[in-house]
Amino acid sequence: MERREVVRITADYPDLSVEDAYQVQKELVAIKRQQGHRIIGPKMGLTSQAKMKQMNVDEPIYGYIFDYMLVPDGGTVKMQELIHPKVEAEIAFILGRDLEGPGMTGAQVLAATEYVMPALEIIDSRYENFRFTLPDVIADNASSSRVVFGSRLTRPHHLELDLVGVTLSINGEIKDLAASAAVVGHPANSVAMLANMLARKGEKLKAGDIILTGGVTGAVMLAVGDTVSAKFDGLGEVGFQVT
Ligand code: OOG
Ligand code: MG
Repeated sequence: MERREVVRITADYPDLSVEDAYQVQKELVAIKRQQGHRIIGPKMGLTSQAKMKQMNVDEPIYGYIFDYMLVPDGGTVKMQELIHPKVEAEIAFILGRDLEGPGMTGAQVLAATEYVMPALEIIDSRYENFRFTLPDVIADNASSSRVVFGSRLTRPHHLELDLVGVTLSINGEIKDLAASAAVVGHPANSVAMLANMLARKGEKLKAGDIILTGGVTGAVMLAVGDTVSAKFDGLGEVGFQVT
């Protein structure tokens, strides 16, 4: 693994479209599957104002989380495996049945959701200075790098899933905080959007998929020695260390 920054694709191919970029992503996903990696589920990205503003991109995107990206709750993320990682707090959904767009709604998503859980996503764009356009980041599998899921599962109807207060702390200091409605009004809407985006490609969400709905908070840069933790009201906590 080289773990180095590269020039963004649109610097050389300015006409790369969103459609082309999803084709590149599809090839990348196929290569990883040929290497024996298994998909945990698709993820949504750039679903909150905080993230869209931070990255200067104005449209949600999707990518895929693979089994090799999983870090256990309380585990370690190794800096030497990564380029310039950042962390963001997200709510994950586990589906009890398949969901097929178009026309999928947040309410239908909730009815099909077995559990929700707290998560931390470590994103690590391969582009220089974490700067990219929409097609670039899509081609880079939406910067997916590592993910930590909290150990507590909660039934989605046991709480107001759009009013979950979230704090993201590093070394005991709160770096960002938000309410889950930041994610397209309700995190279930993010999953519905995903099902509708996949439908355009003739694909669907499957029972057992674990879906990241996108950063509730902005993303925060990581450094060796960091202890990261996020608290989600009613859902629990999740954390890891950086070595
Ligand atoms: C793109 C990935 C965004 C999220 O949760 O918004 C993402 C990036 O910011 O590098 O995963
Ligand atoms: Mg994310």
